[in-house]
Amino acid sequence: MSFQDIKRVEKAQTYLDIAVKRALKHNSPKKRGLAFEKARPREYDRIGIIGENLASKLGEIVKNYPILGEFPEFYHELLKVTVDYDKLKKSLSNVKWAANKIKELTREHKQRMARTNEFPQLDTVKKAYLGRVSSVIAQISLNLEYLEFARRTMKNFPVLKTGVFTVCIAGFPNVGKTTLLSKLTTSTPEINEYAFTTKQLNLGYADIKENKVQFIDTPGTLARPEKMNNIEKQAYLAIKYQAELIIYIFDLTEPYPLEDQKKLLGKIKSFDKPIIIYISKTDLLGQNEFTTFANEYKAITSIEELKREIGKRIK
Ligand SMILES: Nc1nc2c(ncn2[C@@H]2O[C@H](COP(=O)(O)OP(=O)(O)O)[C@@H](O)[C@H]2O)c(=O)[nH]1
Ligand SMILES: [Mg+2]
Repeated sequence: MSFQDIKRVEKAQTYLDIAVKRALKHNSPKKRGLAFEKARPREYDRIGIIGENLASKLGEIVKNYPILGEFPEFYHELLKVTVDYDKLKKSLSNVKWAANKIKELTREHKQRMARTNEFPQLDTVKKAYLGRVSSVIAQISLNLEYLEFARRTMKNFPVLKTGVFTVCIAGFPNVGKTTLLSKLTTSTPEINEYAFTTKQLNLGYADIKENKVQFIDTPGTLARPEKMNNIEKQAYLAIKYQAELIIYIFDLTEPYPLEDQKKLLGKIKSFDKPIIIYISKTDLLGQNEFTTFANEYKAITSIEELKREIGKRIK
């Protein structure tokens, strides 16, 4: 996705410093006692360089940013829950405004400078120009910071494949979601002792019955949205917008009470998508400890059986 490679947005002052430095290089070193007739075109050019440099850098930031309205639904919703969408839009439009304002100021001050005929006037116009430009740049300082924050946030978005049959793996923390992902796919996801320590959703791919299948490890207990952390929000949206099948894991060794695990299954059902129920850690249980439950829930207890079942459900 294009939002993975948005260029870094620098601090406002950095853009100004770069532009001024570039301008100072033009026709330097400064010759002492330069005649006014030579000084004026040089300063005129310098204003032009500062203006062009700033306007093009700021313009690029806006052009470089992905078009927010064109995001696929999953990403659009993800963006809305991870950044202040209105603030992001406002930041982009303010930066665009600044680029235009700087162009305008540059034109205006170049004209004023062309009309000067002595050093004090030249200095006045030069100072006035720098003052106005600095003030415009200062006004978008927070906007640039916000664009950089949003860029970093988007960089952590999972890169999901579209048009690939997608299975989400859900269940309470520590039930074995990530472990199952690694058993089903060729990926080696991060397996964490602690719940929710990863920044991104774990993804994996497998070929099942000659079809490519995308698996997403979707942690979270579907608490109220305001209580969800970033990764849980991503997981929720992945289930809502991307899942075509959900594997719900029960862990009968009960890192979390079975009653709570059953309640979460209830919430998962409300997405109204096909669900396969899988019992993890059967190697830690005696056959009689999971058979009754497996029958009651029509649950699957082995990886091979799970793969076959997924194969049957692929559209
Ligand atoms: N014995 C056994 N341990 C498992 C199994 N699946 C997961 N675990 C362990 O349970 C813990 C939590 O697993 P993890 O995959 O990180 O759970 P997640 O939080 O749901 O992603 C880890 O220590 C795993 O090694 C299993 O089938 N058998
Ligand atoms: Mg995990």
